[in-house]
Amino acid sequence: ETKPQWWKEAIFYQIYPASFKDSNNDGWGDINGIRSKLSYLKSLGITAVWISPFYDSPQKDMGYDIRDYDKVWPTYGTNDEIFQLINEAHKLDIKIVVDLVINHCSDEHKWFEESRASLNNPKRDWFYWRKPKGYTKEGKPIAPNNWRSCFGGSAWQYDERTKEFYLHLFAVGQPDLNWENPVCRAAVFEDSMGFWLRNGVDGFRIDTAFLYSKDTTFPDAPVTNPKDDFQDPGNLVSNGPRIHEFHKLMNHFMLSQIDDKRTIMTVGEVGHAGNDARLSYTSAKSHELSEIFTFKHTDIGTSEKFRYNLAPFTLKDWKLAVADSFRWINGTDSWSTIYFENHDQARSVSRFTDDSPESRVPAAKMLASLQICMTGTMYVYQGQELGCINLKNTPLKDYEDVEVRTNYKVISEKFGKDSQEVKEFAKAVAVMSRDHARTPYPWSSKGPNAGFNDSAKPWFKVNEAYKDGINEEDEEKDPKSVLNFWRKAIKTRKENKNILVYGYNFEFYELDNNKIFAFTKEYDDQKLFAIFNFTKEDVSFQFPDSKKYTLFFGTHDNADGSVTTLKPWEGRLYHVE
Ligand code: ISL
Repeated sequence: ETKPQWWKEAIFYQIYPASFKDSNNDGWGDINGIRSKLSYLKSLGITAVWISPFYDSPQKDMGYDIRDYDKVWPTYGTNDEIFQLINEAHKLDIKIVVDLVINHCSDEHKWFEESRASLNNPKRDWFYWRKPKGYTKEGKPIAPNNWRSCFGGSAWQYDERTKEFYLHLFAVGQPDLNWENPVCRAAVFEDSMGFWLRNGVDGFRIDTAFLYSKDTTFPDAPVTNPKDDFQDPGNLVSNGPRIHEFHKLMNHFMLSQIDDKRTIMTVGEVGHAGNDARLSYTSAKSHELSEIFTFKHTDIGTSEKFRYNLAPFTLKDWKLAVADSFRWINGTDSWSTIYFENHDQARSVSRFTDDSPESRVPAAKMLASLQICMTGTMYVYQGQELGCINLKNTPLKDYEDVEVRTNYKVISEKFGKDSQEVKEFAKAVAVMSRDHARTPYPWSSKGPNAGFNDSAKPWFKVNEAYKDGINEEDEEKDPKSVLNFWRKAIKTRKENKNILVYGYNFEFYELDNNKIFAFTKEYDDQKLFAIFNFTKEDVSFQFPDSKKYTLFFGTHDNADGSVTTLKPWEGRLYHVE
């Protein structure tokens, strides 16, 4: 490999377009809003941006349901504006990576409209249509199998017109594309990848990259959640028999669209996969994906089968889960990522630490210090750099997300609106819902909408926390803010990139200790010792050995590296000689 692998040491920033910046005061963020903030991202030290879907869409799943791959959703702007954005970012040396959502499209995409029109339409086989398994006594068609949609309810939707069901692993409005059909694949590749590569993007974040190869005999899934009428299809759809073949085809297609001078990257959302599959997806020799997102550390404390089942977890559990996302690449030619937030996750300060007024600032700085010393490509999600927190005291009816709404409907219809099940669900939503990350970005302390726009009612409610100083304008002015700390942290990662970005031989120090997260790692003759206090009390520690420990970065200004007591939420990085 002779080309520079810029993506390995990139500092990525994820933008959720609906909620980033509304430039024309219509309540929705837009492309011109993003353009107006590129210099802000540059000032943070960002070198690459991943933009969540901005394509034409009926927005049943916030743009992850695409109606036209080659057109910007008019509410977000025009194709010309996104092309200009790509140009302007490139002038600032910022790469642009866009979302590739091709497990499914919208039910309003012309392909699906044709497919559903008749049994013998040429595009019939572009989606998974199956006959009912039978009929109930009342004559209601029974779904082909017991698979559960990721958002709740059956993964099959009956279509009156042709009296068959179609598969949707996500919302009803997101029919799964049939990857087994080569004509369908070619059309998908051309519209979703070809078009955007020819227009200058630097790569793709590949949505649900593990789901394209299903067991097309569609057997029932084993019962893993007896309370539910439908079951997680798990291995019957994940990392399936043809998945690596499909990724090789995609990679080959992408390279055919660009000249030799360009280096593009792909980051695949892979969720849960064994190490063999992970290595196969990401080995440089496989020609599949540059790197992947895995889920152990963000799914912590929830059931893999249903994320709104909360269970307590210890710091040790989380440490092991975090390490799980990159330790497997050690000594191989594979690569991975390190992220604590994205548009599907709650806010990291709220979820992994303590977002109370006393703890929030030091805890957010500590998480930043931890993230910058993890091996892998680093991703920051919009608002993470401000230490944004979850919504508080929000009634279930105020949540927008299709995942919350669909599950709520299923659970309340089955158990009753006042049931224990609904109460448990509401509690889990307050901790876990995807909505927490999706509130409009707080650019200022100004009402009514925290500077997201001037006055129009935003598509989703603003988090009131902007009034408590959690906003870009106030944090910009405060040298001790989370935002200004992130600037230093990113600079430190760049200045020490060998050990911080590329370090290997990661070893936990005191893994069983549920108060501290500490580890060592190496790069050539360099060695790092990193230690983080995950409590709101002082915690004492001992250095692992009698070598020389030199503090080079930490959460607390003027900390004395030889003092072996950590303040609440204190984090420190040492060089070991
Ligand atoms: O968010 C999840 C759990 O609530 C995940 O299971 C999620 O559905 C899964 O990671 C796939 O996510 C991606 O594809 C979805 C979309 O809703 C998500 O926003 C996207 O990140 C369907 O396109």
